[in-house]
Amino acid sequence: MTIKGLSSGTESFDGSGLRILIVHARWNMQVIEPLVQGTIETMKQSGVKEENIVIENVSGSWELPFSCSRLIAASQRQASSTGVDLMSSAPLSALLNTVSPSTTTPPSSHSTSKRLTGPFDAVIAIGTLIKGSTMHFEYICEAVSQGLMRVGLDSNVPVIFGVLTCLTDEQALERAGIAQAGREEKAHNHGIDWGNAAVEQACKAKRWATGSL
Ligand code: RBF
Repeated sequence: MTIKGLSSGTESFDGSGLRILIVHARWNMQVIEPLVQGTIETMKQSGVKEENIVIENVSGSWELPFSCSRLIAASQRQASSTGVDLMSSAPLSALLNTVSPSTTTPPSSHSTSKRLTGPFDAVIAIGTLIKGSTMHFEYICEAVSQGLMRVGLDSNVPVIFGVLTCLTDEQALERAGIAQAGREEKAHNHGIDWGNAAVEQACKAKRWATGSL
């Protein structure tokens, strides 16, 4: 029994008009994969369309702040260019690589008409840092958390902190919702919280931008 965790708010949010970017690291993919899937499924339950979720991967968590920053800027450049969908033309298409979530059905061919091409409404940075025997963990955790905060404040785009900072493999598995032998408590996939936070922050940021409080 624990008192920790996120309470659901009183408001529900409609994600159907949102365009969301997920950038995930490839270190510790066994936990990254379910975290990304949990994030995607949750956002889809809030109405975010699959074709409006853009997924990019980078090598490690250290690369997350820079990559989020550049991808946000690219989406804003794309939005301000008139009449041309840069998403489908090189070299931007190589940068903004739309990937269909592997466990879901790919978007149908006519879905391209519904695909949003504007700036991202929120960005979710997903990584998993697991402490080793050197000081790397401490340096990377600190830099990545500071870096991601800075990206959000500098860009005015909500950045969701989807980075697990774990002392052990078991802690990482548990937070990715992977059940472990001998444990009675059901593991919780934190991707669910990140998906909900992204939709909420994106909707609120849009509302606040219009001066509506
Ligand atoms: N990246 C992660 O996302 N999670 C890790 O647990 C992780 N551990 C690392 C441990 C060491 C000793 C090193 C050198 C790198 C590690 N990285 C990890 C990769 C790091 O985020 C980055 O990709 C590389 O340092 C290249 O810039």
